Amino acid sequence: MTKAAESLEQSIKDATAERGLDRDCTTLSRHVLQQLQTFSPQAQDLSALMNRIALAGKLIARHLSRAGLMEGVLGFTGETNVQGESVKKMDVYANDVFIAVFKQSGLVCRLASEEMENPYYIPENCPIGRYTLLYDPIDGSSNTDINLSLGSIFSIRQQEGEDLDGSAKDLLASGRKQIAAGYILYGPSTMLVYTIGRGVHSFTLDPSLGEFILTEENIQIPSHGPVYSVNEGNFWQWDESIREYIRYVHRTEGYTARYSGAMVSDIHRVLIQGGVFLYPGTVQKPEGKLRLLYETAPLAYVIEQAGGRATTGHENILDVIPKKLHQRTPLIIGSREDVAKVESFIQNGH
Ligand code: AHM
Ligand code: MG
Repeated sequence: MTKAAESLEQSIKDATAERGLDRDCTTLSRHVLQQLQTFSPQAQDLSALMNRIALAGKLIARHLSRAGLMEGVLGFTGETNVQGESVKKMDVYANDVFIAVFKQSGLVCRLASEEMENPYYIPENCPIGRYTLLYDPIDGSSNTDINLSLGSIFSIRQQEGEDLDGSAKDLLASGRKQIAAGYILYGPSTMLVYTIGRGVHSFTLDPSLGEFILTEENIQIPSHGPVYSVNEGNFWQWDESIREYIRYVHRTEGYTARYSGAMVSDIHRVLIQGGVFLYPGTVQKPEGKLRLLYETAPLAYVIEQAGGRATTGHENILDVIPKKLHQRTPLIIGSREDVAKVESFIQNGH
């Protein structure tokens, strides 16, 4: 072999080894810094915030994986939350995990979640920690006791103003104020998907390392997909326009239904394979079931960053300004063409 050929072979080997190492070693916190291309204080904060969210995800995943083996993990607490829903022990555990990982972090001053009527303040982090974490600790609670997929949803906002009276009025702003959002999916493996407004990236938890490792960068949702994901048990409670859309899907070739009861997993499927997820309003609940600040807005941010869309049927989810912390919105989210199709039924009747 000539010297030139030897050197070429060596550089190919080096490049391959480097790529191999990269594949194994792009951790979440490193990825955030790479995305921002700076070590500024805000970039460091975001990286540390994501690291803490990842820690919460690891703790919840560990607890879930042993749930059937331990006493007192599954089942209901007997309490009802602010939404009027029965609280599961796992909801309480996961809610507390997020609080615990942000205590003494100096990062987050307030946390607001589905499980708490009012935001939880960490006074020692205020005003150093100028961020608020909005979260749904366990998405798809009804799957908890039967060992099926669950999720956690998170959104980070910068605190605006002093919030001296503790009313958190600055949170009543549109989803465009989110500086990071994403979800953790507890499935056969645990995945974390996030955006900081620079595309959508997924990570898989490697249990042997205890680290989330980069799986896919800059995920793009297909512009159309076969899946429609909706609880058809509500058919007779929907508006006629949604019923007409579902009839259209039934008589059109190429559609397939998927609905797991946990929208993080249903929307993850739609993100990867394309299609649409719907939770429309019903007669009893015209605003639907899902909450804006910690359910629909973070997922809308992720899907929009991946090239998809999210709407109430009349307004982009990211433009909705809530009047209260636990405000609900109808949700139609997914591939651009599929969301547009549902919208056209809602707005034009076909
Ligand atoms: P949760 O956060 O209390 O679990 O509620 C949200 C979940 C979604 O994940 C899921 O799509 C929906 O509620 C299921 O509701 P339904 O049983 O009405 O279809
Ligand atoms: Mg929820």
